[in-house]
Amino acid sequence: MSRKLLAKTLVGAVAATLFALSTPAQSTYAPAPENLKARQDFQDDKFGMFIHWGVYSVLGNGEWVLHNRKLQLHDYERLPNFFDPEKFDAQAWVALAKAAGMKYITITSRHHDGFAMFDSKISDWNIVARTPYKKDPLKMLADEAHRQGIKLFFYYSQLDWHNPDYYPRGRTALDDGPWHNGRPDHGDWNAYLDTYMNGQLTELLTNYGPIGGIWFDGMWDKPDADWHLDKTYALIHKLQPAALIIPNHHQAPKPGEDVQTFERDLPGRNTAGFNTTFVTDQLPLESCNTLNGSWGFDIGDDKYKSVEEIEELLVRAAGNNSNLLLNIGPQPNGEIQDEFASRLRAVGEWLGKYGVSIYGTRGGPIAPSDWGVTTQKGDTVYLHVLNWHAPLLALPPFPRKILAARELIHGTKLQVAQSNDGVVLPLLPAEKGQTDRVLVLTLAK
Ligand code: JFZ
Repeated sequence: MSRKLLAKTLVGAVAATLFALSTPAQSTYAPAPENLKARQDFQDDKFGMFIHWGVYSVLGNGEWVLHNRKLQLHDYERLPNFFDPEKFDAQAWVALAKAAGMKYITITSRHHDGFAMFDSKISDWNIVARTPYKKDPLKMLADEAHRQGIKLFFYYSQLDWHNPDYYPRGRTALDDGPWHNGRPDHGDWNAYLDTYMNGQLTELLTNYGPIGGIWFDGMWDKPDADWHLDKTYALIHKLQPAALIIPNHHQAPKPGEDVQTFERDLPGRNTAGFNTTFVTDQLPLESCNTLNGSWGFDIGDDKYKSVEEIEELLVRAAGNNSNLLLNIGPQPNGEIQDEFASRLRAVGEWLGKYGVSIYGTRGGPIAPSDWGVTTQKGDTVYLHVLNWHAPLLALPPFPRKILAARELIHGTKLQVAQSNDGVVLPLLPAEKGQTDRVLVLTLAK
């Protein structure tokens, strides 16, 4: 190579690097009309089912078992041989989500172990090639979801503990270890992203009909790496413009992303220790949480949230203008344990009565507080009283005149006292087991 050419090549390479660094995401993204519509529908839906299910479920020790037990890959690779979910019933899973009042399902297409729970031609590290089951449960679930009118989203882990091209490795292999699971100390990062990951995403967005979106996870493993987000996000939006990109990177949203999600916290809170307190007012919000303490099936975890706790989570999410994505970890045989199913059905029954104050609403005019939250739909405001122990409810000043007030369940008319100082309403004591007392306000135009 001549000196001049070398110099030119170097300049080109530097420029390309700078360009890559300065465009960390889909910088010229203008959401398609169908994407904007999907965002509105997503916000209307409010409640989704999160499902963590993979070969790790066999060990009943959560989805991080490979990492937590510092297993070697050649040992972990025996797991698919035992994964044969003969009781898996896509119809029953979708029906349960619907019975719970959930409007969408987000399921792990692959988790950090990189094992594809779908029929992938990109690698044989997948359920069809490696397990005695030999079938594609995501295909069955997608078909069933379309049949029963519920949206299906795919969780996809960008972090990969199995593929050697996930290199250099991130903090889960270095800082929390060090953990060498038998991979070589070299790999082709660009190939991992552009060929492997984008190849699998193309499969997911091509072979399963209309998909609600992709829920990304794992970027936090290498926060400073170049993840080629521009390319990946553009690919997704090209293949299915209405599919929403939901990244769990715990940072402020980047261009090309369609929803901001929060893990085990309401928007703006950081009790979990890894969430950002920045909340966008430009995108739909979602908060995910577990029904017991775990994401993937954990046989020893009996810290089930009560029906009342789940209802309160959902109401507080709605009052924070957010969805709730509530997780269950099905068993390796494909069954959803009764501790999950019974609670979900109870929440669904409750939503049959209270859903009108949640679905299709947005966060209301009064900031969420300890006493409760507000939601709003048009000229109707719903006061969700969660924690108030006096016969009169006193609220801060309201932006608009209140024309009428009633109690949601019995329809009882209520006297409102509204002044510049605030609003006072009578409140019946909570009935036994009643999580939420909802008062319906009609506002003047
Ligand atoms: C991530 C996954 O690791 C987890 O298995 C599950 O899928 C959840 C929904 O998302 O959870 C995280 C993400 C980041 C950290 C911890 C858990 N972190 O930065 O420490």
